Amino acid sequence: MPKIWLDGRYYEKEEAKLSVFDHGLLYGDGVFEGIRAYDGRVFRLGLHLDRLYASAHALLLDIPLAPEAMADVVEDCVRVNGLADAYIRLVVTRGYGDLGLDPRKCKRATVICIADSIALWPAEVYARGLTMITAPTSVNQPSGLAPQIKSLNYLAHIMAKFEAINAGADEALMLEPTGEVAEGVGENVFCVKGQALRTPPGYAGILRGVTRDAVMEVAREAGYEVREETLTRYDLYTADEVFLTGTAAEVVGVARLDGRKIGCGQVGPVTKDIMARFGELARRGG
Ligand code: PXG
Repeated sequence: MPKIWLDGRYYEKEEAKLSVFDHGLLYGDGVFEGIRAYDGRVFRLGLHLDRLYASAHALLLDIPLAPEAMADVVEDCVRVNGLADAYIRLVVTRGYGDLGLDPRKCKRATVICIADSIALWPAEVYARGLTMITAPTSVNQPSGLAPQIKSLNYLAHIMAKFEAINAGADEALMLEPTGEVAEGVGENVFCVKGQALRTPPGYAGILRGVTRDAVMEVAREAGYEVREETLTRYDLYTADEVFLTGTAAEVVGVARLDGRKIGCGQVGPVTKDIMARFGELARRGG
């Protein structure tokens, strides 16, 4: 049974509870991170914490722990739960307040750390590649809530996931309101043409994934050309290969998008190579 860290102490899973007046619940007012550990080592913890504190800063949310103390909580939570390979969820909410969204009523942020496991799809899906559709719901616009903020407001992405499920697909591709390619519901997207990899730029309506950065690094090391470029669905339809990257998903190939086969409709050789190289990097400790 996982032990959950909540505001300074561990609780059994059933005992880890929050007030119904927590603004994380009432308003989705908070931030989170999904992090993995491989062989007991937390993958790129510093980068995840940088993003968590940047998200909180953008939302005027004071995290009542220094990043170093937060890093200790994450490492300790993996150890206490006896995990070697783990999926860690850090959540910081605005905290306990009253009804009414005035954040000043919340005196202290709530901090949660959960170390458990996650499997988005069974192994056979990784072997055959995902079937995707383009979701009618687009990503949030930067004029509203910046897409770089990993906030507790995931409704656009959850609607896109439903749109995929209702269409009988594994996953959804989300577009910018302008129609350019943005990301998956919890993954970044890459396309492959020859020996060149392309992914939408970090300033677009995407979350800049830790896995995305790691994949760009290993791909460049392996001699692939890697470019951050605006992409349209046409670019994906006509690519040799498409794959997604994310902490939970890791690297996963895409076999079909909107009824079109991508390349030969199987997980391609470049995707397989990147999957192996990313796996090796993760086991090396990042
Ligand atoms: N885009 C979005 C919108 C995300 O939420 C990524 C890209 C990939 O980023 P990283 O840093 O993980 O490479 C994410 C992260 C889930 C789940 O259950 C997904 C994420 C986080 C936690 C859980 O599918 N996505």
